[in-house]
Amino acid sequence: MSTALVSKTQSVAACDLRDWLRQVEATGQLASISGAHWDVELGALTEIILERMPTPPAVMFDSVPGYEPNRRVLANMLESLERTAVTLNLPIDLNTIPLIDALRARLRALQPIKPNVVATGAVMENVERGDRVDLFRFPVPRWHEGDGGRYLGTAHLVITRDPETGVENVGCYRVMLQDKDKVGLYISPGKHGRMHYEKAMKAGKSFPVAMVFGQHPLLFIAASQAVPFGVNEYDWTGGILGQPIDVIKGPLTGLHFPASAEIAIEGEIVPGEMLPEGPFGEWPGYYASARRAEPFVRVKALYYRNDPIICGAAPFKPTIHGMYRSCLRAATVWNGMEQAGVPDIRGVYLPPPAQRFMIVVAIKQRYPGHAKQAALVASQCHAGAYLGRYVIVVDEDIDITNINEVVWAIATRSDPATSIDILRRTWSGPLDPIIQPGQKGHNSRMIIEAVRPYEWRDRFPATSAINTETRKEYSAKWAKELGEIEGRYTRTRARPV
Ligand SMILES: Cc1cc2nc3c(=O)[nH]c(=O)nc-3n(C[C@H](O)[C@H](O)[C@H](O)COP(=O)(O)O)c2cc1C
Ligand SMILES: [Mn+2]
Repeated sequence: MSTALVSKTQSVAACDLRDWLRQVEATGQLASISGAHWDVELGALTEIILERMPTPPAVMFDSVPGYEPNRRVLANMLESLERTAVTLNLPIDLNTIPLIDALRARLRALQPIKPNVVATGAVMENVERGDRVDLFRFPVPRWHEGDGGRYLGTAHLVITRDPETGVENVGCYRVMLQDKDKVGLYISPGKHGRMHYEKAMKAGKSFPVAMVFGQHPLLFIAASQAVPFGVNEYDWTGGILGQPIDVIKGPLTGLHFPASAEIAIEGEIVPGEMLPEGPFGEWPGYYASARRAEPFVRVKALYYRNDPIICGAAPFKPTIHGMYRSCLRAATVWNGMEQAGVPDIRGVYLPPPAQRFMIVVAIKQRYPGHAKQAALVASQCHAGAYLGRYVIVVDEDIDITNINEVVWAIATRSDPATSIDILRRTWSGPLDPIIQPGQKGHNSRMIIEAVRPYEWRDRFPATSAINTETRKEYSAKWAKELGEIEGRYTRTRARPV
Protein backbone atom coordinates (compact mmCIF):
# COMPACT_ATOMS: atom_id res chain seq x y z
CA MET A 1 0.00 0.00 0.00
CA SER A 2 2.72 2.49 0.88
CA THR A 3 4.35 2.14 -2.58
CA ALA A 4 1.09 3.27 -4.09
CA LEU A 5 1.00 6.34 -1.89
CA VAL A 6 4.56 7.30 -2.82
CA SER A 7 4.01 7.08 -6.57
CA LYS A 8 0.74 8.94 -6.28
CA THR A 9 2.10 12.47 -6.61
CA GLN A 10 3.62 11.78 -10.04
CA SER A 11 0.48 10.13 -11.28
CA VAL A 12 -1.92 12.90 -10.37
CA ALA A 13 0.24 15.49 -12.13
CA ALA A 14 0.06 13.78 -15.50
CA CYS A 15 -3.50 12.48 -15.11
CA ASP A 16 -2.34 9.57 -17.25
CA LEU A 17 -4.06 6.18 -17.28
CA ARG A 18 -0.68 4.41 -17.47
CA ASP A 19 0.46 5.94 -14.17
CA TRP A 20 -2.86 4.99 -12.60
CA LEU A 21 -2.36 1.40 -13.78
CA ARG A 22 1.08 1.28 -12.16
CA GLN A 23 -0.38 2.51 -8.87
CA VAL A 24 -3.18 -0.03 -8.99
CA GLU A 25 -0.77 -2.81 -9.87
CA ALA A 26 1.28 -1.87 -6.82
CA THR A 27 -1.78 -2.40 -4.61
CA GLY A 28 -2.26 -5.87 -6.14
CA GLN A 29 -5.58 -4.93 -7.71
CA LEU A 30 -4.87 -5.40 -11.41
CA ALA A 31 -5.64 -8.73 -13.08
CA SER A 32 -5.17 -9.66 -16.72
CA ILE A 33 -6.87 -12.08 -19.09
CA SER A 34 -5.51 -13.02 -22.50
CA GLY A 35 -7.52 -14.33 -25.41
CA ALA A 36 -11.13 -13.48 -24.52
CA HIS A 37 -13.30 -12.67 -27.54
CA TRP A 38 -14.77 -9.19 -28.02
CA ASP A 39 -18.24 -10.60 -28.70
CA VAL A 40 -19.84 -11.09 -25.24
CA GLU A 41 -17.00 -13.28 -23.84
CA LEU A 42 -15.00 -10.36 -22.45
CA GLY A 43 -18.13 -8.76 -21.01
CA ALA A 44 -19.30 -12.06 -19.51
CA LEU A 45 -15.92 -12.56 -17.80
CA THR A 46 -16.11 -9.04 -16.39
CA GLU A 47 -19.55 -9.85 -15.00
CA ILE A 48 -18.47 -13.21 -13.53
CA ILE A 49 -15.47 -11.59 -11.80
CA LEU A 50 -17.75 -8.94 -10.27
CA GLU A 51 -20.17 -11.65 -9.12
CA ARG A 52 -17.57 -13.88 -7.54
CA MET A 53 -15.24 -11.48 -5.80
CA PRO A 54 -16.09 -9.24 -2.86
CA THR A 55 -13.22 -6.91 -3.92
CA PRO A 56 -13.00 -7.36 -7.68
CA PRO A 57 -9.73 -6.31 -9.32
CA ALA A 58 -9.47 -4.09 -12.38
CA VAL A 59 -9.12 -6.40 -15.37
CA MET A 60 -6.96 -5.85 -18.45
CA PHE A 61 -7.97 -7.91 -21.47
CA ASP A 62 -5.26 -8.43 -24.07
CA SER A 63 -4.65 -10.70 -27.07
CA VAL A 64 -8.27 -10.44 -28.13
CA PRO A 65 -8.63 -12.95 -31.02
CA GLY A 66 -8.22 -11.27 -34.40
CA TYR A 67 -6.52 -8.15 -32.98
CA GLU A 68 -3.00 -6.97 -32.31
CA PRO A 69 -2.23 -8.45 -28.86
CA ASN A 70 -1.42 -5.10 -27.27
CA ARG A 71 -4.66 -3.37 -28.27
CA ARG A 72 -6.36 -3.81 -24.94
CA VAL A 73 -9.60 -3.31 -23.02
CA LEU A 74 -9.64 -2.31 -19.34
CA ALA A 75 -12.70 -3.11 -17.22
CA ASN A 76 -13.73 -2.70 -13.56
CA MET A 77 -11.52 0.35 -13.03
CA LEU A 78 -13.38 1.75 -10.04
CA GLU A 79 -14.90 -1.35 -8.44
CA SER A 80 -13.00 -1.14 -5.14
CA LEU A 81 -12.89 1.46 -2.42
CA GLU A 82 -9.08 1.75 -2.68
CA ARG A 83 -9.15 2.35 -6.43
CA THR A 84 -11.94 4.89 -6.02
CA ALA A 85 -9.85 6.70 -3.40
CA VAL A 86 -6.64 6.55 -5.49
CA THR A 87 -8.54 7.99 -8.45
CA LEU A 88 -10.10 10.84 -6.49
CA ASN A 89 -6.77 11.77 -4.91
CA LEU A 90 -8.05 10.83 -1.43
CA PRO A 91 -6.32 8.73 1.27
CA ILE A 92 -6.61 5.03 0.42
CA ASP A 93 -7.09 3.69 3.94
CA LEU A 94 -10.53 5.15 4.67
CA ASN A 95 -13.70 3.14 5.21
CA THR A 96 -16.77 3.90 3.11
CA ILE A 97 -18.51 6.64 5.12
CA PRO A 98 -15.25 8.46 6.03
CA LEU A 99 -14.29 8.30 2.34
CA ILE A 100 -17.64 9.80 1.32
CA ASP A 101 -17.19 12.46 4.00
CA ALA A 102 -13.68 13.31 2.73
CA LEU A 103 -14.95 13.43 -0.84
CA ARG A 104 -17.81 15.77 -0.02
CA ALA A 105 -15.42 18.09 1.81
CA ARG A 106 -13.20 18.09 -1.29
CA LEU A 107 -16.19 18.80 -3.55
CA ARG A 108 -17.41 21.65 -1.33
CA ALA A 109 -14.03 23.36 -1.31
CA LEU A 110 -13.18 22.65 -4.94
CA GLN A 111 -11.49 25.46 -6.87
CA PRO A 112 -11.56 24.65 -10.59
CA ILE A 113 -8.13 24.85 -12.31
CA LYS A 114 -7.96 25.50 -16.05
CA PRO A 115 -6.01 22.95 -18.11
CA ASN A 116 -2.66 23.61 -19.77
CA VAL A 117 -2.94 23.60 -23.53
CA VAL A 118 0.16 21.78 -24.83
CA ALA A 119 1.34 21.31 -28.41
CA THR A 120 1.39 17.54 -28.45
CA GLY A 121 1.33 14.42 -26.29
CA ALA A 122 1.35 10.64 -26.23
CA VAL A 123 -2.05 10.45 -27.94
CA MET A 124 -0.37 11.75 -31.12
CA GLU A 125 2.00 8.76 -31.39
CA ASN A 126 -0.24 7.48 -34.20
CA VAL A 127 -2.25 9.77 -36.47
CA GLU A 128 -4.64 8.51 -39.15
CA ARG A 129 -6.91 10.64 -41.28
CA GLY A 130 -9.67 10.26 -43.86
CA ASP A 131 -9.78 6.84 -45.54
CA ARG A 132 -7.13 5.45 -43.23
CA VAL A 133 -9.41 5.71 -40.19
CA ASP A 134 -10.48 2.17 -39.25
CA LEU A 135 -12.10 1.68 -35.86
CA PHE A 136 -12.59 -2.04 -36.58
CA ARG A 137 -8.89 -2.42 -35.81
CA PHE A 138 -9.63 -1.96 -32.10
CA PRO A 139 -11.09 -4.84 -30.04
CA VAL A 140 -14.37 -3.05 -29.29
CA PRO A 141 -16.57 -5.23 -27.04
CA ARG A 142 -20.18 -6.20 -27.35
CA TRP A 143 -20.67 -6.19 -23.59
CA HIS A 144 -24.04 -7.87 -22.94
CA GLU A 145 -25.81 -10.59 -24.91
CA GLY A 146 -28.80 -8.42 -25.73
CA ASP A 147 -26.79 -5.38 -26.89
CA GLY A 148 -27.51 -4.21 -30.40
CA GLY A 149 -23.89 -3.40 -31.19
CA ARG A 150 -20.28 -3.05 -30.11
CA TYR A 151 -19.79 -0.21 -27.62
CA LEU A 152 -16.54 1.72 -27.97
CA GLY A 153 -17.71 4.36 -25.50
CA THR A 154 -18.87 3.31 -22.03
CA ALA A 155 -16.18 4.97 -19.86
CA HIS A 156 -15.09 7.75 -22.19
CA LEU A 157 -15.27 11.46 -22.98
CA VAL A 158 -17.46 13.22 -25.53
CA ILE A 159 -16.28 16.78 -26.07
CA THR A 160 -18.66 19.30 -27.63
CA ARG A 161 -18.98 23.07 -27.93
CA ASP A 162 -22.04 25.28 -27.51
CA PRO A 163 -22.47 26.74 -31.03
CA GLU A 164 -23.79 29.98 -29.55
CA THR A 165 -21.51 30.64 -26.58
CA GLY A 166 -18.43 28.61 -27.56
CA VAL A 167 -18.36 26.96 -24.11
CA GLU A 168 -16.95 23.41 -24.18
CA ASN A 169 -18.40 20.43 -22.33
CA VAL A 170 -17.14 16.94 -21.58
CA GLY A 171 -19.84 14.30 -21.08
CA CYS A 172 -20.01 10.52 -21.06
CA TYR A 173 -22.75 9.47 -23.50
CA ARG A 174 -22.66 5.96 -24.93
CA VAL A 175 -20.90 5.40 -28.25
CA MET A 176 -21.67 2.48 -30.56
CA LEU A 177 -19.43 1.38 -33.40
CA GLN A 178 -21.38 1.88 -36.64
CA ASP A 179 -18.72 1.54 -39.31
CA LYS A 180 -14.95 1.84 -39.68
CA ASP A 181 -15.33 5.64 -39.55
CA LYS A 182 -18.75 6.16 -38.01
CA VAL A 183 -19.76 6.06 -34.36
CA GLY A 184 -23.33 6.33 -33.06
CA LEU A 185 -24.05 8.54 -30.10
CA TYR A 186 -26.92 8.42 -27.61
CA ILE A 187 -27.38 11.51 -25.44
CA SER A 188 -30.47 11.74 -23.27
CA PRO A 189 -32.56 14.95 -23.03
CA GLY A 190 -31.23 17.73 -20.84
CA LYS A 191 -27.57 16.68 -20.97
CA HIS A 192 -25.13 19.44 -21.89
CA GLY A 193 -23.89 17.68 -25.03
CA ARG A 194 -27.49 17.21 -26.18
CA MET A 195 -28.26 20.91 -25.76
CA HIS A 196 -25.19 21.79 -27.84
CA TYR A 197 -26.21 19.29 -30.52
CA GLU A 198 -29.80 20.56 -30.64
CA LYS A 199 -28.65 24.16 -31.08
CA ALA A 200 -26.42 23.16 -34.00
CA MET A 201 -29.18 21.10 -35.63
CA LYS A 202 -31.66 23.94 -35.26
CA ALA A 203 -29.22 26.25 -37.02
CA GLY A 204 -28.72 23.58 -39.73
CA LYS A 205 -24.97 23.50 -39.05
CA SER A 206 -22.72 20.45 -38.95
CA PHE A 207 -21.69 19.75 -35.36
CA PRO A 208 -18.02 19.13 -34.47
CA VAL A 209 -17.34 16.43 -31.88
CA ALA A 210 -14.18 15.02 -30.31
CA MET A 211 -14.15 11.80 -28.29
CA VAL A 212 -11.66 9.99 -26.08
CA PHE A 213 -11.77 6.25 -25.41
CA GLY A 214 -9.24 5.47 -22.70
CA GLN A 215 -8.04 8.00 -20.13
CA HIS A 216 -7.36 8.38 -16.42
CA PRO A 217 -10.58 7.29 -14.65
CA LEU A 218 -10.85 10.64 -12.85
CA LEU A 219 -11.71 12.17 -16.22
CA PHE A 220 -14.39 9.51 -16.67
CA ILE A 221 -15.82 10.45 -13.27
CA ALA A 222 -15.79 14.12 -14.29
CA ALA A 223 -17.57 13.34 -17.56
CA SER A 224 -20.13 10.98 -16.10
CA GLN A 225 -21.26 12.13 -12.72
CA ALA A 226 -19.87 14.67 -10.38
CA VAL A 227 -19.57 18.02 -12.09
CA PRO A 228 -22.15 20.75 -11.42
CA PHE A 229 -23.74 22.90 -14.13
CA GLY A 230 -21.53 25.75 -15.28
CA VAL A 231 -18.23 24.08 -14.34
CA ASN A 232 -15.99 22.71 -17.09
CA GLU A 233 -15.06 19.08 -16.53
CA TYR A 234 -11.33 19.60 -17.19
CA ASP A 235 -11.25 22.51 -14.74
CA TRP A 236 -13.02 20.31 -12.17
CA THR A 237 -10.47 17.54 -12.70
CA GLY A 238 -7.65 20.02 -12.18
CA GLY A 239 -9.38 21.17 -9.00
CA ILE A 240 -9.50 17.63 -7.61
CA LEU A 241 -5.82 17.09 -8.43
CA GLY A 242 -4.73 20.53 -7.25
CA GLN A 243 -2.98 21.16 -10.57
CA PRO A 244 -3.91 21.61 -14.22
CA ILE A 245 -4.19 18.68 -16.59
CA ASP A 246 -2.53 18.81 -20.03
CA VAL A 247 -4.81 19.00 -23.05
CA ILE A 248 -4.27 19.29 -26.80
CA LYS A 249 -6.33 21.49 -29.07
CA GLY A 250 -7.75 19.19 -31.75
CA PRO A 251 -6.36 20.25 -35.14
CA LEU A 252 -9.68 19.73 -36.96
CA THR A 253 -12.34 20.83 -34.49
CA GLY A 254 -10.47 23.04 -32.02
CA LEU A 255 -12.04 20.90 -29.28
CA HIS A 256 -9.66 19.92 -26.46
CA PHE A 257 -8.73 16.43 -25.32
CA PRO A 258 -6.22 15.09 -22.78
CA ALA A 259 -2.65 14.87 -24.14
CA SER A 260 -2.22 11.44 -22.55
CA ALA A 261 -5.46 9.99 -23.97
CA GLU A 262 -5.20 6.42 -25.21
CA ILE A 263 -7.43 6.92 -28.26
CA ALA A 264 -9.08 10.11 -29.54
CA ILE A 265 -11.15 10.97 -32.57
CA GLU A 266 -12.37 14.14 -34.20
CA GLY A 267 -15.33 14.36 -36.52
CA GLU A 268 -18.74 15.85 -37.11
CA ILE A 269 -22.45 15.12 -36.96
CA VAL A 270 -24.17 16.13 -40.19
CA PRO A 271 -27.72 17.49 -39.71
CA GLY A 272 -30.41 14.95 -40.58
CA GLU A 273 -28.09 11.91 -40.67
CA MET A 274 -29.14 9.06 -38.38
CA LEU A 275 -28.48 5.34 -37.99
CA PRO A 276 -30.13 2.64 -35.85
CA GLU A 277 -28.56 2.60 -32.36
CA GLY A 278 -28.93 0.33 -29.32
CA PRO A 279 -30.30 -1.30 -27.38
CA PHE A 280 -27.72 -1.24 -24.60
CA GLY A 281 -27.98 -2.69 -21.06
CA GLU A 282 -28.52 0.27 -18.71
CA TRP A 283 -27.47 0.81 -15.08
CA PRO A 284 -30.77 -0.28 -13.48
CA GLY A 285 -29.96 -3.73 -14.90
CA TYR A 286 -32.49 -3.65 -17.74
CA TYR A 287 -32.86 -2.62 -21.34
CA ALA A 288 -34.73 0.68 -21.37
CA SER A 289 -35.58 1.08 -25.04
CA ALA A 290 -35.56 -0.69 -28.37
CA ARG A 291 -33.22 0.01 -31.27
CA ARG A 292 -33.95 3.42 -32.72
CA ALA A 293 -32.50 6.10 -34.97
CA GLU A 294 -29.84 8.28 -33.34
CA PRO A 295 -27.21 10.67 -34.69
CA PHE A 296 -23.70 9.48 -35.53
CA VAL A 297 -20.30 11.08 -35.91
CA ARG A 298 -18.38 10.89 -39.18
CA VAL A 299 -14.83 10.31 -37.95
CA LYS A 300 -12.28 12.44 -39.82
CA ALA A 301 -9.20 11.81 -37.72
CA LEU A 302 -8.02 9.11 -35.34
CA TYR A 303 -5.18 9.50 -32.84
CA TYR A 304 -3.85 6.82 -30.52
CA ARG A 305 -0.97 5.87 -28.29
CA ASN A 306 1.15 2.84 -29.03
CA ASP A 307 -0.55 -0.24 -27.52
CA PRO A 308 -3.78 1.66 -26.83
CA ILE A 309 -6.21 0.75 -24.06
CA ILE A 310 -9.99 1.13 -24.40
CA CYS A 311 -11.57 1.84 -20.99
CA GLY A 312 -14.93 0.20 -20.43
CA ALA A 313 -17.56 0.68 -17.73
CA ALA A 314 -20.52 -1.21 -19.11
CA PRO A 315 -23.29 -1.29 -16.54
CA PHE A 316 -24.14 -4.78 -15.31
CA LYS A 317 -26.96 -5.75 -12.97
CA PRO A 318 -26.30 -3.43 -10.01
CA THR A 319 -26.50 -6.34 -7.54
CA ILE A 320 -22.84 -7.04 -8.39
CA HIS A 321 -21.19 -3.63 -8.72
CA GLY A 322 -21.44 0.14 -8.71
CA MET A 323 -20.20 0.95 -5.21
CA TYR A 324 -18.14 3.89 -6.53
CA ARG A 325 -21.22 5.44 -8.11
CA SER A 326 -23.00 5.09 -4.76
CA CYS A 327 -20.13 6.90 -3.02
CA LEU A 328 -20.09 9.78 -5.50
CA ARG A 329 -23.85 10.29 -5.36
CA ALA A 330 -23.89 9.93 -1.57
CA ALA A 331 -21.31 12.72 -1.28
CA THR A 332 -23.40 15.12 -3.38
CA VAL A 333 -26.70 14.25 -1.63
CA TRP A 334 -25.02 14.73 1.76
CA ASN A 335 -23.72 18.16 0.69
CA GLY A 336 -27.15 19.08 -0.70
CA MET A 337 -28.82 18.15 2.60
CA GLU A 338 -26.29 20.08 4.61
CA GLN A 339 -26.73 23.15 2.40
CA ALA A 340 -30.49 22.89 3.01
CA GLY A 341 -29.81 23.08 6.73
CA VAL A 342 -30.32 19.51 7.96
CA PRO A 343 -28.12 19.16 11.06
CA ASP A 344 -26.30 16.14 12.53
CA ILE A 345 -26.15 13.95 9.45
CA ARG A 346 -23.83 11.05 10.28
CA GLY A 347 -23.79 9.44 6.87
CA VAL A 348 -25.52 9.12 3.51
CA TYR A 349 -25.33 6.02 1.33
CA LEU A 350 -27.05 4.50 -1.67
CA PRO A 351 -27.08 0.69 -1.46
CA PRO A 352 -25.39 -0.29 -4.76
CA PRO A 353 -28.11 -2.77 -5.87
CA ALA A 354 -30.66 0.03 -5.84
CA GLN A 355 -28.37 2.86 -6.97
CA ARG A 356 -30.42 6.07 -7.18
CA PHE A 357 -33.62 4.22 -6.29
CA MET A 358 -32.70 4.10 -2.58
CA ILE A 359 -31.06 6.68 -0.33
CA VAL A 360 -30.23 5.81 3.27
CA VAL A 361 -29.43 8.58 5.75
CA ALA A 362 -28.11 8.18 9.30
CA ILE A 363 -28.78 11.04 11.73
CA LYS A 364 -28.34 11.78 15.39
CA GLN A 365 -31.90 12.85 16.18
CA ARG A 366 -32.04 16.31 17.74
CA TYR A 367 -35.69 17.41 17.69
CA PRO A 368 -39.18 16.17 16.78
CA GLY A 369 -39.51 16.02 12.99
CA HIS A 370 -35.75 15.91 12.37
CA ALA A 371 -36.01 12.44 10.75
CA LYS A 372 -38.86 13.52 8.47
CA GLN A 373 -36.98 16.67 7.47
CA ALA A 374 -33.90 14.62 6.60
CA ALA A 375 -35.97 12.22 4.50
CA LEU A 376 -37.85 14.90 2.59
CA VAL A 377 -34.73 16.92 1.85
CA ALA A 378 -32.75 13.82 0.77
CA SER A 379 -35.55 12.90 -1.58
CA GLN A 380 -35.85 16.37 -3.13
CA CYS A 381 -32.46 18.10 -3.01
CA HIS A 382 -30.92 18.43 -6.47
CA ALA A 383 -28.62 15.39 -6.25
CA GLY A 384 -31.33 13.14 -4.79
CA ALA A 385 -34.43 14.23 -6.68
CA TYR A 386 -34.05 12.51 -10.06
CA LEU A 387 -35.11 8.88 -10.44
CA GLY A 388 -35.40 8.04 -6.74
CA ARG A 389 -37.87 5.69 -5.05
CA TYR A 390 -37.14 4.92 -1.38
CA VAL A 391 -35.56 7.12 1.27
CA ILE A 392 -34.79 5.53 4.62
CA VAL A 393 -33.69 7.46 7.70
CA VAL A 394 -31.98 5.52 10.49
CA ASP A 395 -30.27 6.34 13.79
CA GLU A 396 -26.53 6.88 14.04
CA ASP A 397 -25.84 3.39 15.44
CA ILE A 398 -26.81 1.75 12.13
CA ASP A 399 -24.02 0.93 9.64
CA ILE A 400 -25.75 2.24 6.52
CA THR A 401 -23.18 0.64 4.19
CA ASN A 402 -24.34 -2.78 5.45
CA ILE A 403 -27.69 -3.60 3.86
CA ASN A 404 -28.41 -6.14 6.62
CA GLU A 405 -28.22 -3.39 9.22
CA VAL A 406 -30.55 -1.20 7.14
CA VAL A 407 -33.07 -4.01 6.79
CA TRP A 408 -32.83 -4.65 10.53
CA ALA A 409 -33.55 -0.99 11.22
CA ILE A 410 -36.58 -1.01 8.92
CA ALA A 411 -37.82 -4.28 10.41
CA THR A 412 -37.51 -3.21 14.02
CA ARG A 413 -37.74 0.61 14.14
CA SER A 414 -40.51 1.41 11.69
CA ASP A 415 -44.24 0.93 12.10
CA PRO A 416 -45.90 1.05 8.68
CA ALA A 417 -48.99 2.96 9.84
CA THR A 418 -46.97 5.81 11.37
CA SER A 419 -43.44 5.71 9.88
CA ILE A 420 -44.14 5.86 6.15
CA ASP A 421 -45.16 8.66 3.77
CA ILE A 422 -45.70 8.59 0.04
CA LEU A 423 -44.82 11.53 -2.22
CA ARG A 424 -46.58 11.56 -5.57
CA ARG A 425 -45.70 12.91 -9.03
CA THR A 426 -42.00 13.26 -8.28
CA TRP A 427 -39.18 13.46 -10.86
CA SER A 428 -38.54 10.20 -12.73
CA GLY A 429 -37.19 9.52 -16.21
CA PRO A 430 -36.96 7.20 -19.19
CA LEU A 431 -34.83 4.58 -17.39
CA ASP A 432 -37.41 3.85 -14.64
CA PRO A 433 -38.35 0.19 -15.23
CA ILE A 434 -41.64 0.20 -13.24
CA ILE A 435 -43.21 3.09 -15.14
CA GLN A 436 -45.07 2.04 -18.29
CA PRO A 437 -43.82 3.07 -21.71
CA GLY A 438 -45.63 6.22 -22.77
CA GLN A 439 -46.10 7.30 -19.15
CA LYS A 440 -42.52 7.81 -18.07
CA GLY A 441 -41.73 11.12 -16.41
CA HIS A 442 -43.25 10.98 -12.92
CA ASN A 443 -43.02 8.32 -10.22
CA SER A 444 -43.61 8.26 -6.47
CA ARG A 445 -41.41 8.12 -3.36
CA MET A 446 -41.70 6.22 -0.12
CA ILE A 447 -39.97 7.74 2.84
CA ILE A 448 -39.42 5.48 5.81
CA GLU A 449 -38.48 6.70 9.28
CA ALA A 450 -36.67 3.66 10.64
CA VAL A 451 -35.55 5.47 13.77
CA ARG A 452 -36.30 5.04 17.45
CA PRO A 453 -39.45 7.23 17.80
CA TYR A 454 -38.29 10.62 19.04
CA GLU A 455 -40.84 10.88 21.90
CA TRP A 456 -39.67 7.72 23.66
CA ARG A 457 -36.25 7.13 22.14
CA ASP A 458 -34.65 6.83 25.60
CA ARG A 459 -37.01 3.99 26.54
CA PHE A 460 -36.62 2.11 23.23
CA PRO A 461 -35.37 -1.48 23.83
CA ALA A 462 -31.59 -1.71 24.13
CA THR A 463 -29.79 -3.84 21.53
CA SER A 464 -28.12 -7.09 22.47
CA ALA A 465 -25.05 -6.73 20.24
CA ILE A 466 -21.60 -6.49 21.85
CA ASN A 467 -20.44 -2.91 22.11
CA THR A 468 -17.57 -1.48 20.06
CA GLU A 469 -15.07 -1.55 22.94
CA THR A 470 -15.78 -5.17 23.81
CA ARG A 471 -15.52 -6.18 20.16
CA LYS A 472 -12.18 -4.38 19.84
CA GLU A 473 -10.77 -5.92 23.01
CA TYR A 474 -11.62 -9.53 22.18
CA SER A 475 -10.81 -9.16 18.48
CA ALA A 476 -7.31 -8.06 19.49
CA LYS A 477 -6.90 -10.71 22.19
CA TRP A 478 -7.96 -13.55 19.84
CA ALA A 479 -6.58 -12.07 16.61
CA LYS A 480 -4.46 -15.12 15.70
CA GLU A 481 -7.19 -17.70 16.23
CA LEU A 482 -9.82 -15.58 14.50
CA GLY A 483 -7.44 -15.00 11.57
CA GLU A 484 -6.85 -18.74 11.17
CA ILE A 485 -10.55 -19.51 11.26
CA GLU A 486 -11.26 -16.78 8.77
CA GLY A 487 -8.55 -18.06 6.41
CA ARG A 488 -9.84 -21.60 6.60
CA TYR A 489 -13.54 -20.93 6.27
CA THR A 490 -13.89 -17.88 4.04
CA ARG A 491 -14.91 -18.73 0.49
CA THR A 492 -15.23 -16.47 -2.51
CA ARG A 493 -18.77 -15.46 -3.26
CA ALA A 494 -19.02 -18.21 -5.88
CA ARG A 495 -22.37 -18.94 -7.42
CA PRO A 496 -23.38 -22.40 -8.49
CA VAL A 497 -22.81 -22.77 -12.23
C1 LIG B 1 -21.07 4.44 -17.29
C2 LIG B 1 -21.97 5.61 -17.62
C3 LIG B 1 -22.61 5.64 -18.86
C4 LIG B 1 -23.45 6.70 -19.21
N1 LIG B 1 -24.06 6.70 -20.42
C5 LIG B 1 -24.85 7.73 -20.78
C6 LIG B 1 -25.47 7.75 -22.07
O1 LIG B 1 -25.34 6.82 -22.87
N2 LIG B 1 -26.23 8.82 -22.40
C7 LIG B 1 -26.43 9.85 -21.53
O2 LIG B 1 -27.12 10.79 -21.88
N3 LIG B 1 -25.87 9.85 -20.29
C8 LIG B 1 -25.08 8.82 -19.90
N4 LIG B 1 -24.50 8.80 -18.66
C9 LIG B 1 -24.77 9.91 -17.73
C10 LIG B 1 -23.98 11.16 -18.07
O3 LIG B 1 -22.64 10.84 -18.36
C11 LIG B 1 -24.02 12.14 -16.89
O4 LIG B 1 -25.34 12.57 -16.70
C12 LIG B 1 -23.10 13.34 -17.08
O5 LIG B 1 -23.13 14.12 -15.91
C13 LIG B 1 -23.50 14.16 -18.28
O6 LIG B 1 -22.62 15.26 -18.42
P1 LIG B 1 -23.21 16.71 -18.72
O7 LIG B 1 -23.93 17.13 -17.46
O8 LIG B 1 -22.01 17.53 -19.02
O9 LIG B 1 -24.14 16.57 -19.87
C14 LIG B 1 -23.66 7.75 -18.29
C15 LIG B 1 -23.03 7.71 -17.05
C16 LIG B 1 -22.19 6.65 -16.70
C17 LIG B 1 -21.56 6.62 -15.34
MN1 LIG C 1 -21.27 19.35 -18.22
